[in-house]
Amino acid sequence: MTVKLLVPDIGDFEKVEVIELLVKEGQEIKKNDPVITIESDKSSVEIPSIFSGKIESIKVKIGDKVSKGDLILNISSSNQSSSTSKVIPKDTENLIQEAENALKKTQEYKPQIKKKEKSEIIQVIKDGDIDPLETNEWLESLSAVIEKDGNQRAHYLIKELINEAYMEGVNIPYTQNTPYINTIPVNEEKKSSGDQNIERRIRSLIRWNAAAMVVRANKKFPELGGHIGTFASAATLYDVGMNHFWRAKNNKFGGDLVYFQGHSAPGMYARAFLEGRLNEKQLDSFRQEVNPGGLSSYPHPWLMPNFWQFPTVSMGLGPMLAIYQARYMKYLINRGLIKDEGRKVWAFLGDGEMDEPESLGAIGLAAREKLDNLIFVVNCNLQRLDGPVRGNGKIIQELEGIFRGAGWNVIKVIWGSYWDSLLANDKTGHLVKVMNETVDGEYQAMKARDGSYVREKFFGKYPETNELVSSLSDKDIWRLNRGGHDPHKVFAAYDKASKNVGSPTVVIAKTIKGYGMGKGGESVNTTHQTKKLDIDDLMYYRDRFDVPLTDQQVKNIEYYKPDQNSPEIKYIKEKRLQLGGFIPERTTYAKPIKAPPKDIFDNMKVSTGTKEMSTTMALVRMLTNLLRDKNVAPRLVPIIPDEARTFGMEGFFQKIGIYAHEGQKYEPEDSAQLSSYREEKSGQVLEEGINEAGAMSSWIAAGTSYTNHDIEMIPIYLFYSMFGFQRIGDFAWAGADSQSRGFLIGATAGRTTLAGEGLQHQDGHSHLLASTIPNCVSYDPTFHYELAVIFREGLRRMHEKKENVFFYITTMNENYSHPSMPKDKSCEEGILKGMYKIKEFNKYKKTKIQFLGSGAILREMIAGAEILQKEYQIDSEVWSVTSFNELRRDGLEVERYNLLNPDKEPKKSFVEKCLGKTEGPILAASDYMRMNSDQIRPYVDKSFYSLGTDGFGRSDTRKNLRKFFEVDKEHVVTYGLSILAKEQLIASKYAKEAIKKYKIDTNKPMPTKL
Ligand SMILES: Cc1ncc(C[n+]2csc(CCOP(=O)(O)OP(=O)(O)O)c2C)c(N)n1
Ligand SMILES: [Mg+2]
Repeated sequence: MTVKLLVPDIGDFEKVEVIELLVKEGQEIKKNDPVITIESDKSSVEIPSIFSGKIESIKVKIGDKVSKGDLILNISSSNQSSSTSKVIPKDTENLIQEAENALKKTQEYKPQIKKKEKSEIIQVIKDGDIDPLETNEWLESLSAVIEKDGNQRAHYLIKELINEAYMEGVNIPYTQNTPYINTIPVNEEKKSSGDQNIERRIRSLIRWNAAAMVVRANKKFPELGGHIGTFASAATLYDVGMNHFWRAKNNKFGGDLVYFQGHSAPGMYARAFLEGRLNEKQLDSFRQEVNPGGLSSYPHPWLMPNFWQFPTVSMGLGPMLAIYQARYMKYLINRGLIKDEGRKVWAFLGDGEMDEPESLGAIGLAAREKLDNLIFVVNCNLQRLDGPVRGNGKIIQELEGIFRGAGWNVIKVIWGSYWDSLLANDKTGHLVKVMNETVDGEYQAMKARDGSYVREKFFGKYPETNELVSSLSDKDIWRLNRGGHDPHKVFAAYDKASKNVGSPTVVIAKTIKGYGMGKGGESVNTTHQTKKLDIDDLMYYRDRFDVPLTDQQVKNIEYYKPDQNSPEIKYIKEKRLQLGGFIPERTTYAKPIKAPPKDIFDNMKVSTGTKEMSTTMALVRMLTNLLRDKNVAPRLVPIIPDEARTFGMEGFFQKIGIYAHEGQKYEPEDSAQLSSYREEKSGQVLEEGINEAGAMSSWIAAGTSYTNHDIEMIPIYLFYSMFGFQRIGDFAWAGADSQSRGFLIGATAGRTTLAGEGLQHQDGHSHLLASTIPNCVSYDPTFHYELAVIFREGLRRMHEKKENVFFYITTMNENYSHPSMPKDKSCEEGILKGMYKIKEFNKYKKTKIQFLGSGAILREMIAGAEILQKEYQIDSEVWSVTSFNELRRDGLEVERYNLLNPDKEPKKSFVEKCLGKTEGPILAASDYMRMNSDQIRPYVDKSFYSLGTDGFGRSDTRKNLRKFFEVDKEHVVTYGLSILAKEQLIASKYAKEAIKKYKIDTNKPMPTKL
């Protein structure tokens, strides 16, 4: 049966050009195979077949303009069921007409929309009521109270009931906050199977060695710094995880991912020392990283690539990165790229750190996406650097409310086991009352004093609480521990957190900053910066944790490591063996992705003729091509912060789907259209909403997939270039530290290219920001073939050769036609190294000038050069500079080599190789600040001038903006003439004439002043 494939609903577009035929006559195709690509002035989209079968005839050709309902091809359909077509009766003209009309209606493209699943009926009848009579009694009592004593009283009673229920273990949130006690009641605590005595001894040694390495480093070089107090407060939180919960990556399991709090790094080194992974010499080179083997101050994968996995020390990045990591893990699982092994992401955070907007900024997403593979542990030592986090309030309660409100599972670990009996005896509720009433400033002060102070200031508040502790000595009172220092309580919390289903968990643990440091820095406002301990402090610390060192050894600040065969070392190793290996450890077993053949981009190396398009559109075309490459396609992770339509990427919605963990529960408004908004559980696009920090976090998760999930992925994050490095610079830095591989695409780039958007949108410096990141390779291409060469090289370097760099490429939204790639063999090399000659005007052989143009401004340069030749008989050479940044890097390296090798033949920088033998002065320009092109000034021994877009952007037409910033062709001509005059190569009158001719206001202030 013959069926007709028609152009589906393509939204508001009409007469859209066919740019590719993806099938041939006679070819067998399957339903959903793309058959043609059409392209509007904004985007290109593939049209899939809605039938399977053999193509009988193709009714369109490249260049045709098509609209909805036009016939694309005839198919001899093999799929009876999917075919809704009717055979056209051949008998009469009338019947044919009728049948055609019917076909038009029935064969119009209808995307496959999953039927909305029937929502479950919510049972409104009180199903759980096992005793309605009793319920009635309660309700009647309540009514009676309201009637007799009023609303206030009723409210009070309900509150008391809820509190009582909570105390009894009914842990179901009724309010934002629960009382200031542990979430897990004593009778529900899961007991650890570990040997508590040996674990305490191990923990004490780790504490000691962590402190010792900081003190030793600072004794040698007081400038080195370091932290003791942070890890001292968190040691138990880490140890319980290390001994019982965190499973390492090995050949059987993908491994849990742990984000360690940056300032607790010494504790991780100290454990690795006991585990035999680090030696004394390495501990002694803590914070001395210049020579190989040193230990980095904080977790930095760049500096310790086999150890650290996640950079966290810039506060706030860790929490957000961890959330997106957990989400990305689910993405990989839902796309079928990794197995679901129940792996977890743990993130350790400081309570002070929670004030960073990023720390809380993505917790809604974590709950929304039901990330039950995510566990936050907030170490609430109540202090940050300068003082209390919430002196007048309670950080634990505040965080509880925020996380509960966002839908997290909250587990508070406030009080240690010594409090259990006191709380059990608190018959009048006064103890919990004092706990609730005491503010963090008081809690902190108490731990900086002693037991008698606590008796007076805390228990002394009410006779009932005083009475509770009447039989305890001051020493006993001092021993009443905080939950975060009690391995039993921490174990129970972690156990519950790991088993939680359907939501992320936050463990909020109360600790003491500088725990065990005594007067050397326990719970005092200066704890954070304590890095030196005097002998008395060290003796105290040793005694406090029973470290088996002699006084002399303490004086020498010796490390302590028990014998290999000691129970402690055996225990620590055995525990890690049971959990699959060591943590942290950074490894990768990912297979490289073969870069696609060069010819996949061949269509970008020929001229577009009269067809005009932007480089953004060329990029999207290229990605569409890549989605046809079997190796590359499944590994692409397109990431967009609500700008797909801006960049003409809406075609991706149908083609590869938007990732949504719940699939699509609704029929989208535009379901009849080709580019309908399609969400899918296995969707490939990460559509992040207006959230550049989140999008960047996703990019980092995908860009480090090769190590964290052993699968090489290719993240491509497209954003408004102004909202790139400028907005999320610190994430980009952390991404670089993490050795992320992938593409950042600064779209709508340039100060004068994005005409109407104005000051906040127009980017004149993202390349300079990109240049600050050592492993960021950046390009500002003008033409589609440059883009193709650069992109393929990115794939080859990063994903095939596994080079730890990432690519930043700017693309523009200005439409123009693109020439063919020059035949010159060195062109490709030039594009990648940063410059190549694109045009030569050599007619008059009198006066010459060199023009260097980049990105959007290259075309102004070429136009200017044409005018100079035509109207002034001035020759020129025009160079397309694809990357001033790369040229500068090469220049720096060559210059350094030459200076360090004065007796050797000097090497030539690439700039010098290109420009060394050319004639005339140089004028360079880009759509960025002059500093961009000025970068290569030191590497040319000729007169060098720059034009650029220094100053605030503003909205206007492109033409006006280029005139304003003096980078249009008229200014290129005028400045060109003036430069030649200054160089005494022509008379100055030509420049003066040009100023007049082009109406250039010489009194206009610099754009930076406007
Ligand atoms: C973005 C950022 N700002 C400032 C700092 C400097 N800084 C390091 S630690 C710290 C205090 C940390 O307090 P908290 O989060 O409570 O951690 P704690 O050491 O108490 O566990 C500050 C301000 C930083 N590392 N990152
Ligand atoms: Mg703190």
